[in-house]
Amino acid sequence: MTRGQGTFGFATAPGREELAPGAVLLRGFVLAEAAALRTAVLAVATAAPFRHFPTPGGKRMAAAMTNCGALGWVSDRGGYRYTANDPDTGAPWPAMPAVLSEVARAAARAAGADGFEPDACLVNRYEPGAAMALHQDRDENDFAQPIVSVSLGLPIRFVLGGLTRRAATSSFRLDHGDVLVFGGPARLCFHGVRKLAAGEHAQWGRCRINLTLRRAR
Ligand code: MD6
Ligand code: FE
Repeated sequence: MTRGQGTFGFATAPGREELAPGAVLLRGFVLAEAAALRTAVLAVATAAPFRHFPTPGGKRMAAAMTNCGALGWVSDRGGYRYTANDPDTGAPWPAMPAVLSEVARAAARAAGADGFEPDACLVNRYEPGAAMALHQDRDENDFAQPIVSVSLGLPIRFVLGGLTRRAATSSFRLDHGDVLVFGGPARLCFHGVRKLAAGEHAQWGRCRINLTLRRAR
């Protein structure tokens, strides 16, 4: 899909910032789809409610999570993996709403990664005080596929490091409507988000939503 075509408009011309080779930030890329994305996220969370997964180390994730698509990312005492079913209910994860796959394809293309077809979408919900520690996303099969990350609601500080945990980091603000395409040489870079500051967003209230669209297999 090219901009200005397809079911969802992508009417705004976003800023494109290359944060690091392979990490492309498309500012405001989904502002025109924000209402449709909210409807989609609420439908997913009705079918598969947000929950705090246990970490392999026995703590609990600060962000509440759910998934949609053929596969969903889960964590428990046994580790991290993708499953076809919600471990809480045994039901398949809800199907990926069309607006999510459309946005993922369009953002990947805008960032120079044609042909991205996500089969998994992890939905993170942060409340004030919640953060995500530096990590790599390496539970997917093919690291040549990017991850498309959509931010909605309250702003947060995204921290981008290098290929080792000790590498220097830089940080960027992610705002409502921003999309980060994380691929190429950045695909295995460490990254995380700082604690969410208190605030109130007109559409989302006192929270931030992050959607990471992936090709898991
Ligand atoms: C977040 N994002 O923005 C956490 N992972 O809340 C991620 O962990 C992430 O933004 C892989 C690719 C892009 C991301
Ligand atoms: Fe990540």
